[in-house]
Amino acid sequence: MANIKTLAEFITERQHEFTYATGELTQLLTSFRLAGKMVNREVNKAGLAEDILGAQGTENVQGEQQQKLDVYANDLFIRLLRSQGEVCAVASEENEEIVHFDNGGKYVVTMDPLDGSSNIDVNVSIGTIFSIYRRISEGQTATMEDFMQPGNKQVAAGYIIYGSSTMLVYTTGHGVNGFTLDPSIGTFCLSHPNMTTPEEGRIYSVNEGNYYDFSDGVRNYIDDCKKQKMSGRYIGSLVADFHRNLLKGGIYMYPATKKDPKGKLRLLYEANTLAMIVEQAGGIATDGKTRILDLKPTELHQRCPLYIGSKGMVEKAMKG
Ligand code: P6P
Repeated sequence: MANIKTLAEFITERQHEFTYATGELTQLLTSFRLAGKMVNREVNKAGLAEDILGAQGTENVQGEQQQKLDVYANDLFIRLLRSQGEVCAVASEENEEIVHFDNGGKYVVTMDPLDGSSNIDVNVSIGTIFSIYRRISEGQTATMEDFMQPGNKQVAAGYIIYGSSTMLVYTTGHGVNGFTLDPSIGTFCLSHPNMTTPEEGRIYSVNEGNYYDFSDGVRNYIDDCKKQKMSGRYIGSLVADFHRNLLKGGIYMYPATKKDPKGKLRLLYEANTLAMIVEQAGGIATDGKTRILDLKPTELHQRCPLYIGSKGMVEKAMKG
């Protein structure tokens, strides 16, 4: 039996790669490791637990119906991050304003605690997306400027996918590694060391219901995928589509539409996070014109068009 390496062992072993003092990365990632297991437990019984299944009856800042599991996951991540002491504030898809801890911590976190949550009730994979930035402000309280850093300033980026198995995938800028949760021992174990994405692929992921809303360039690219008899795969859950394409090669697109002229996805806690991961795996991510990681944010919840995945496919899609 190959020797098992746990996420905790891996982080400790690679701590020296983390730009800042030792021990901090372990602390930072521990929250996501622990919360990931706890959210996984609730996701796996969502169909059974009346108190978790279904809508909460409230709306989040996006005006989207909050699923009870959204709220549970958001509260849990915030609680664990607050207790760690390293994080000074969090920007979450579920909170209109910055959630301040006022503890002088050196980092801030952006996150989508449970992306794709409308899929919970139909048993489709969902995910947590998170990024970690070093603060640029001083003192006890973080500022908006800490969150307005371009994605190329991320010190770590990761996601947890709650699917047929639960995986945590992350990077600190030294490659991408994937860990699968072994439920029998409640531990994330290294299952996908040094993940890389193929330069080309034969999977395109886009909501073709918006086809007549897309630009001519996007429509031409989709038509070309069909002419090449590529596979259209669109789960409607970003983390699941992204993860499959990362492993097999492919492109995920959420272009601008008439309804969403800036696209639908969020720069701070969806596009930036996955852009760092895909670049570390050899892929690319743009908004159709500019590298995602070079975009200068101006608002917490700002949207951006997203073209992400295999380098050759994204470059071709940009030519339109
Ligand atoms: P549409 C889920 O709401 C999400 O943010 C992503 O997970 C997913 O890829 C996308 O939106 C689906 O959006 O408009 O195609 O239903």
